[in-house]
Amino acid sequence: MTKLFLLTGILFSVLLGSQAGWAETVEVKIIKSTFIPAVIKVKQGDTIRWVNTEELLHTVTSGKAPMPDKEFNAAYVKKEFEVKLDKGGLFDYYCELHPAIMRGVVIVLPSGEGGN
Ligand SMILES: [Cu+2]
Repeated sequence: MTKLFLLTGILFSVLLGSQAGWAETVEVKIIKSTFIPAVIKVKQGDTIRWVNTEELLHTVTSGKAPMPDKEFNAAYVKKEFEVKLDKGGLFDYYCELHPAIMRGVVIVLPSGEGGN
């Protein structure tokens, strides 16, 4: 029941996200050393929150592994890390401890895109 509720909530915010003009928080979970979802699309001004669901330590480091570009970096994420990206573009990121397997992408759409 809780799971269904959560799923509905996520679905709702995804649908809403494609139309609404206000900023929101988009969550990426770290599960079994994987960023889920690996690719997210957000609007300019949105906040991205990475949540580490396991005991293993990870980093959320912007850049193409193994080259950090210093756009954002959270070392050894224990639980949560948030970042707000104010410019549009494509941001690669990875985990410095597991660069071969842990990679993700944030696509930031310029605000105003989508017809609002
Ligand atoms: Cu890692």
